[in-house]
Amino acid sequence: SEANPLKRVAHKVTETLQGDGGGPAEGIPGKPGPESPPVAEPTEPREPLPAKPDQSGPDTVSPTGQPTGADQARVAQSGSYLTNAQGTRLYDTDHSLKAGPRGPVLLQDHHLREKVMHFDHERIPERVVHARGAGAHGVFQSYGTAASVTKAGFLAADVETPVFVRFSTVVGSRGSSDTVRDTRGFATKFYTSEGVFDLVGNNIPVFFIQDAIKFPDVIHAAKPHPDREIPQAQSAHDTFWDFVSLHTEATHHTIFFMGDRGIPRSFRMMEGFGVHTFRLVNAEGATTLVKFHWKPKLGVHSLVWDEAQMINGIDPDFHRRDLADAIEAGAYPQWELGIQTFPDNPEQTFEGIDLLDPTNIVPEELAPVQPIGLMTLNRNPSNFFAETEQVAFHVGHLVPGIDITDDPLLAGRLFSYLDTQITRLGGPNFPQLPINRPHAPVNDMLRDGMHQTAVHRGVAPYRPNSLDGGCPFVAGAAEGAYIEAPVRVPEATKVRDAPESFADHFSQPRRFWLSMSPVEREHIIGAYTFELGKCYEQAIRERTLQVLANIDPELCAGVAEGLGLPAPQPTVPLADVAPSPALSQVGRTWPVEGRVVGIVTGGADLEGVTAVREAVLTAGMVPLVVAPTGGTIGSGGEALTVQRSYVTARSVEFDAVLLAGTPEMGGDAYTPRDYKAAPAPLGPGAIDPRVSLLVSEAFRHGKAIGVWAGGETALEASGVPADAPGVVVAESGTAALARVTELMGSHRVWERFTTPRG
Ligand code: HDD
Repeated sequence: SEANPLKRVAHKVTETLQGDGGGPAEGIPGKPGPESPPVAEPTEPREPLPAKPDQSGPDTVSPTGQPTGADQARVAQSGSYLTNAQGTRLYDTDHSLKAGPRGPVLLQDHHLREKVMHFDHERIPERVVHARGAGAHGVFQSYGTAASVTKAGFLAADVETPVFVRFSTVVGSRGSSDTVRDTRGFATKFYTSEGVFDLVGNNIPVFFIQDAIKFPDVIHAAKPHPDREIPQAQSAHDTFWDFVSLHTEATHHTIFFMGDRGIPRSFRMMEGFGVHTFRLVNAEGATTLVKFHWKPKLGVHSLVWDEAQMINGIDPDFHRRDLADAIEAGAYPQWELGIQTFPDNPEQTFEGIDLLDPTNIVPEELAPVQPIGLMTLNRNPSNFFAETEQVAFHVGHLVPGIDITDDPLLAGRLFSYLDTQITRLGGPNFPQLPINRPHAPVNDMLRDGMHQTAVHRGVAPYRPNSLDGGCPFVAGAAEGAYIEAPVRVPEATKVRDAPESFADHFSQPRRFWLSMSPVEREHIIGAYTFELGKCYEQAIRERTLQVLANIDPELCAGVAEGLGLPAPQPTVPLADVAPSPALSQVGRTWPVEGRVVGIVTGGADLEGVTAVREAVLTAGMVPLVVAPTGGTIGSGGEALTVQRSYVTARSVEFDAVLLAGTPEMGGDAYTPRDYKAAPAPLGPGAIDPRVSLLVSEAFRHGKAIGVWAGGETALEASGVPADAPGVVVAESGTAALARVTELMGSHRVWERFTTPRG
């Protein structure tokens, strides 16, 4: 029997069931014997961690009004022992079943087949657009200020509604980088007591196209070239600029994301827009047209292009990490939801602006954004796939009091979002996934289908019926039914056409351009020059310059100069439009909460560094101590933990940089260390090249820099003038920080950017 491995296996299984599952398995084929060195793994079976609230969905209710039970406790892991998918305990999951340790693997190994089969199907198709995203849970607290214009229960006074938000880039694949130049998605699911309401918006208030039928065109143009599948997550290529230069209704959206909003500093620092005009309905049935806005409490801030490109390599998860870290640290990001309101007139216009054209904004100066509630994101998902990947948004998820308009872009979206989930989530039952489940009781007559997990009761999923007592009943307005606003549809002839008012493609982009500060205009010129410079086709560059000439001659001349091409004359009269100052991100001050301050020290003035670190924390910011190596600096009770060494620190992680004192203060300060990547001898007064790189990059990216106790020498060695704007030389670390914090309120030291044209 000693020679019979099966017998030994049976013996081992018995042992495992008796509770001795962890010790070395004597004599089991492929298992280490008793002489194996001990491994640092738990040796006792343990219960898995308790489920987090978002790992089981809200209760659903059967057609007869009873909780179904079967679909409630859907927590993936339970029990202490590993099992197969059928709940049978396993004794080994590391070795295939073989005919002898060196023999062939047997087809009868059903555990191997099940494990690999499931793995083979782990990935689901990524979203065709907005594939890369990050999500968070939170709450929405209504102010009640919208109660006069909408009967939506979650917008009544002082109602708290759970939400889930997913931020995304549009063009890149799921594994692409966060800080590419792109529009960002900002989709919010409100789990209201009257059903789910999804506000599926972007961080840019307008869209590329006026009619959904062109969505495949704009996306095919923006996605990588179909032959080589390059470039990934970029608009800087021929097909994109080919399309937008021919299709001038895209001009407004394009100039928006050539502007700083195309490279946000953080998801927490982006505005969100519903883009379309929606129709609100109040308790009396009166209707009001509205545009939805999310206003971040931290203000709207962006990266600079050079920095954004560096981050793509250094930390491709920059935005995802920033959001999760902030929530984990308790610095919950907040946005106010606001509405611009317009009378629901038959023309569907406001001050001459067509409200059904999603390439238009209504300037906030003409229609102020009125705050109606506050959203706080306060919980990270506990499983990315279950929540962020499986969440399914849909512009047609509406609640009583919120209705749609005849915007032709919105109409196509109402079809597309439902349709795409069937491919992406594998069938029509995706609303049963925990993250998608409404928090209102569900009592539908939808049945069966792929991945059906509800166990429906009753015999009559049809109406009318007598067998289930005529249930379920339909509600009237008084019982909270969703009733479409009875809007009159004008008598018309069927056409494939657009109204004349959709034909003006340049006056709104011109308003955007005129609303920018000189430095923002310089960024826009730089962005167009970069993107067109990456195109191969001269004709595309020239055609785009013509589009730019029709927005503004200064913009066109700036880009033409960078491309080395002549600037064409406008072919349309330049519109006489007033700027909208609300569109500019420069010129105001904002809270610095959650900003990251790098404190660089070679070991000098530890007392000063400790004091600065404390002061950064007190200001609600994040201090990261940078030192030559990891570990700690100083000793005993004074020792400080190092968060970044010279090897791992890079300036792009910081919103501001502080440099502690020089060698005279003690420590080895920034003297060059063994830096193999730069073997050239460093001259007298040189500092470690990684420190000088950090300082010069921070300077180039317009970040505040503070030094104290002789740190000027480090500035000098980095080529940064001590008297440059936004460079603070102070007596102590805390004094330097105080001035640096003030500078950070404006986000960047804008004076440092040259604006040769203004
Ligand atoms: Fe869209 C996803 C936003 C036009 C078709 N869209 C998607 C997401 C956002 C937006 C934020 C990601 C949702 C998530 O995180 O899961 N889309 C917009 C905005 C638009 C817009 C603000 C214009 C105002 N979209 C638009 C059109 C169509 C689509 C015109 C099709 C005709 N969008 C989709 C889609 C996606 C999507 C293919 C991909 C994944 C998904 O829906 O669930 O159906």
